[in-house]
Amino acid sequence: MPATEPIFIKQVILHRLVMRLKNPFSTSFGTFQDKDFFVVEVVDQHGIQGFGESVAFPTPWYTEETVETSAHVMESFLIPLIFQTPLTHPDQVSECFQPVRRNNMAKAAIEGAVWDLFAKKDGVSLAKAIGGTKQKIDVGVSIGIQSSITELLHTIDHHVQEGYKRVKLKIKPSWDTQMLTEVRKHFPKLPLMVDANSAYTLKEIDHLKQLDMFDLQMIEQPLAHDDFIDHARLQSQLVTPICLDESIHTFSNAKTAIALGSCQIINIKLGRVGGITEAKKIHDYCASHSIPVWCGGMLEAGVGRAHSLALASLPQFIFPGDTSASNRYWEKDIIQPEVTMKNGMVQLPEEAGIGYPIDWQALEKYRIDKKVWNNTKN
Ligand code: OSB
Ligand code: MG
Repeated sequence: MPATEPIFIKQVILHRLVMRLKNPFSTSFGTFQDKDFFVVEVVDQHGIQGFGESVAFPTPWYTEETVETSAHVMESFLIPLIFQTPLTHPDQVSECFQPVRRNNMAKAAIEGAVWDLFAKKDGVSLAKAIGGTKQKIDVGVSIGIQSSITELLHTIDHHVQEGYKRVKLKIKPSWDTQMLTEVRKHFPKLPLMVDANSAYTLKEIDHLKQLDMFDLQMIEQPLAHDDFIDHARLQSQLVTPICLDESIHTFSNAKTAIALGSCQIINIKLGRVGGITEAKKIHDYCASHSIPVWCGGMLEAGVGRAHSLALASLPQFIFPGDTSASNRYWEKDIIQPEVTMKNGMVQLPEEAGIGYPIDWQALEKYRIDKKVWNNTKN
């Protein structure tokens, strides 16, 4: 096949799955256990397949998107756009999605599938296709708010025994300094960070300053999801670096945050920023401004997890990610082999594309709906 021959996406299949997490996951916003999402399958004119995963939740607590809005946007707008665009490079996917504002999670699910398809066509791993430089990815574990401190200490201990080298704890105003005092008593040296999912305001600045006592790697998203100014004010009063998650949806958001000093670290999630092309732009900009980044998670199943791991192979992913092993979330993941962790690291696969084949038997077990779109024009 000549290298210049464009790819046409001939078919898109949306597999809708529901998977129950082994343990409920609680944040400052509430508790979550049933993951409802899409595996997006794209097929080109030669029958080569690519896979992506949507990360929107059933309710719009994290961003404005939901499972239903991402279905609507993919079906009514993004699939028609991808069908009419001949592709010579996966960067053209986000370009062809430009008529659609935002809806980044819907975009990322399809864009990721096309990146996987191109990497498979070219016979290279997705990590290599995007310019990744690492073979092993440092991963930590994100622990939700627990019902008691005893239970939390037990959970941390379990994950430390498993080999995770960094622990992220969810916090909120009634679950922070006292909890952290206990954790530090038992784990004085453990690399530790916290994530507030916007549970505080600048009025609580004196309280937030106490977090400096706990030797935290960073404090993730303490203030409002759409704020840059207050985070900059807070950062100027804190020793601990602020990391932004919910505030960063675009390259432009990253520029704003860095220019204003709203954070010293950025959490990049593919779904939140609309896919690999935008994530790479943010990564490169952060690298040129000496801002470390790391890869967050959205409690993904195997396909989304594989994409995140490939992304984290880029050199500026300096802190460990939240992309823990499959067995931290699921009884049985939808990929075979599953993602495994050893000594706090995940070894990247060398096979072409995302490198983790779909376990169709598992996928079909979790599938509640399947819709097929055929490209009849191109
Ligand atoms: O804020 O990083 C977050 C999970 C769902 C939504 C938002 C977040 C999280 C996590 C868990 O912290 C990350 C993971 O283990 O996938
Ligand atoms: Mg977060």
